[in-house]
Amino acid sequence: MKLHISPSSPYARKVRVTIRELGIEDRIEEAVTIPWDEGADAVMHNPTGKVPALITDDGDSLFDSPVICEYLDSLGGRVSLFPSAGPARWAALRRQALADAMLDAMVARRVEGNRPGDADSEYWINRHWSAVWRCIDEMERTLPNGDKPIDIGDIAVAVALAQVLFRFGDRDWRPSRPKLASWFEEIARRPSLAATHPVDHERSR
Ligand SMILES: N[C@@H](CCC(=O)N[C@@H](CS)C(=O)NCC(=O)O)C(=O)O
Repeated sequence: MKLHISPSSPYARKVRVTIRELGIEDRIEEAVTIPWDEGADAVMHNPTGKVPALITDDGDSLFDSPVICEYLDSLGGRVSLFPSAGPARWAALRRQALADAMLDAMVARRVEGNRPGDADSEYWINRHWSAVWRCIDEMERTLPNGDKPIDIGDIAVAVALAQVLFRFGDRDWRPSRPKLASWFEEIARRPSLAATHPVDHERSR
């Protein structure tokens, strides 16, 4: 299988962490594909033109990151990251959705910040930031208690929190949220996260 990624994409990072947690690295080749490059969508066979995109062994393409992660999980790695039923499943999927929505707000905030400033931009920037902070509060509120196996919600939340520090270093959420910060510090030490730090690319947005 081939996974199209960009080195700065948090959505792609979520899939890359998933692959490492499942222990199926040897089944997937990671190809750096910058979505802004001419023809990138054709290479990825992805009508959305976004990374990540997975080309399966059958030659089909899969997107977006939640679908790719669940597909990879279904292949039977050394663990399962998607609880099969009941409250644990919905808690994990809800936390994944929360983290992905927070990333969407951060991407929109960056796009808005790169535009020549006007009063409207200021409005949107504040609106996107408010969503990001509300998501971080919710991440703290819904932190799992005790020892449970890592799941897709944990991975998504860790990746989204890391992306704030990567893209907006002056917006360090950690000092005001010690409980979340200590959870993050621990999960960030996992080899899957340590091996996939985001790297800026000259054409990344
Ligand atoms: N919902 C998608 C979001 C993917 C996404 O927005 N990827 C960005 C990179 S971080 C991208 O490829 N952007 C290119 C574009 O918007 O044309 C997912 O979860 O995979």
